[in-house]
Amino acid sequence: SVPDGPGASVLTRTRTRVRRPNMYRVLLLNDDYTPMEFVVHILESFFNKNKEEATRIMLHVHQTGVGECGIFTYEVAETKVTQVMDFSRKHQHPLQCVMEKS
Ligand code: TYC
Repeated sequence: SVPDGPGASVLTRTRTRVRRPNMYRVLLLNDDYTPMEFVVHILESFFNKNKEEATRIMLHVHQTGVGECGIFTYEVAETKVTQVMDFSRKHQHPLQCVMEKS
């Protein structure tokens, strides 16, 4: 039997609340110097785009000034921006990658 009355243990169930995380767009910005093939390589290696999709995004950035690489939670977006900026810097390209709340 289950203990009852004074001294009985009390079990409570706390409802598990589910919350949507804030999401962040990661964007590439155009510049006059970064080679097109380098930008395509960035999109393939850091954003898992195939060559066709990477080329489409790169050309969109080239023609309009800005384009979306993906939408991520804060920490993932921050990591992508850092990876792209470090890699571009290492190869001495001025490519800029930024994030904005979605
Ligand atoms: N505008 C660059 C060129 O003509 C190509 C480029 C595309 C650079 C996208 C940056 O995010 C970028 N070589």
